[in-house]
Amino acid sequence: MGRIFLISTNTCCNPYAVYPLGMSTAAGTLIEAGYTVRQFDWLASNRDENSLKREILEFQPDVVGISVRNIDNTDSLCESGEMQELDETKKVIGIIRQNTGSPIIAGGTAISVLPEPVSKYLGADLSVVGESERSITDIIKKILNKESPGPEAENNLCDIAQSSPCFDPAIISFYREKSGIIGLQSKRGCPYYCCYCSYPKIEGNAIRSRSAEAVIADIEKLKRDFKVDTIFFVDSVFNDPDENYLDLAEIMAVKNLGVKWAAYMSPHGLTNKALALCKRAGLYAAELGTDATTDTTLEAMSKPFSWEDVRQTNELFVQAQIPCAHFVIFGGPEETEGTIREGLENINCLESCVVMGFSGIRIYPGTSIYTRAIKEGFIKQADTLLEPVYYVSPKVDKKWMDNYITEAWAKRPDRVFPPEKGQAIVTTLRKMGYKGLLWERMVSFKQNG
Ligand code: B12
Ligand code: SF4
Repeated sequence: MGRIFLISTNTCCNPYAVYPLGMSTAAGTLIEAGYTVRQFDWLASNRDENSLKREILEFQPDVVGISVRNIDNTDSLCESGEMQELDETKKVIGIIRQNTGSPIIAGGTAISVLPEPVSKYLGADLSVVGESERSITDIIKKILNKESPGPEAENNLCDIAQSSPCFDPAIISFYREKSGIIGLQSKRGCPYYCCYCSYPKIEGNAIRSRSAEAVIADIEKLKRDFKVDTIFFVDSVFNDPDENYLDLAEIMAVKNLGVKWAAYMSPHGLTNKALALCKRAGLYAAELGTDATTDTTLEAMSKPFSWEDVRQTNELFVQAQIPCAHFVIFGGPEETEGTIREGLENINCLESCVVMGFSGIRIYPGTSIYTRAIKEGFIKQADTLLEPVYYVSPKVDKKWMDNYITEAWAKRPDRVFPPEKGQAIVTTLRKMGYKGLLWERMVSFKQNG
């Protein structure tokens, strides 16, 4: 069997540094297939060229696999992050090439979202779209047998019931200390079709769950072997409409794992009972994909809920005393000066929660906003979109919108706009030694009775 050196190149620390779960999941698949694997994290190494060089020379890999997460920071108001992530990866590829002649294959979400432009820009020997479980062992086998890996098969999604990441102790301890939170996946897929979202393209529309036993075993391992007590479920939507999540929550509650967790949730279909169970299972904060702030703009984004659903869901979180943060994007389809004003009033009525605002929608191919943006002349079919292009409704003036929201929220730390405002707060809290999501510290609840 061969020796595979995996490296994660993500250095983004906003909103916090995230454990390279994609790389560790690829490592799990390869180890299961009998390969010898070493994982290297560029951020955890402090971007240290010498330690990368040393590890490559010592390990003598047959193949190097690069895990590339972010293309950019999806923030239209912060241009500095535009090509930084991919440039960092390009630099790492250069260092690897100087120290080994072994082939370099690249994978990860950046490749899955914009396959051709990202692959071309990075210049690895081979780029692999989609899930490592589907293809990585076959591709590496072919490379080691000196066969051509051949054209990429369709991105058929695989069964992940028994797929497990291989957590690297040194890398875990770096992220536990740095951000205090480790990502874990319980399922893939999202059945919704929100107009801008690339998640279903990456993970498919069908929900595919890992077995509850595998997820619980990972949590127990994280707690026992690595002293991790806070996790984030990285599932596209934790509260899937078929309510598979309740089965997992039930087991977590019964097992009383001593680990608290947060997740992305949809403000759709939640009940008091479901939240109470999740709370017993360890849910301590939720990030809600609210996305728009009026019925008009929610509908134009193809969100499967109304503003009344958002309001009621917020109430459920307040009653359960679980902090929640609504993530909203201003300037989406059908946004007007009127919907901005109405939206800010709607948000004003949400108690005991944080609202994080973004300006403009980062356009990705394969989404309906992409088709609309072509029709409306924002982009052309030939555009690579490697450098981010943001959709902003032609019915609103972006400058006016950005200023209006910035001023409206200026005095409220729990209303975050522009996104940099949140980063500034979080950076200060981290410097003071606080860990975890941190926004949940801005939420307080009125005491009952
Ligand atoms: C959960 C999540 C978050 C959470 C992370 C929580 C945590 N503690 O881990 C939070 C909210 C913090 C977050 C923040 C951000 N995120 Co985010 N996030 C996700 C999400 C939903 C899941 C990522 C994940 O962990 N998946 C689970 C792992 C196992 O899957 P994976 O990484 O894809 O790995 C698989 C494959 O890619 C492949 N693979 C991976 N590596 C390799 C290597 C090789 C060689 C091969 C062959 C295959 C391979 O195999 C793996 C197993 O199947 C994705 C969207 C999605 N549905 O994928 C966005 C996503 C990764 N995020 C994205 C972005 C942009 C961001 C932010 C910049 C947004 C912002 N402005 O705040 C920040 C950056 C944070 C950071 N420090 O890097 C983008 C990245 C691509 C892009 N478009 O640029 C995505 C894809 C969403 C999108 N908009 O398209 N995120
Ligand atoms: S925004 Fe959320 S609910 Fe909508 S398609 Fe994306 S992951 Fe699914």
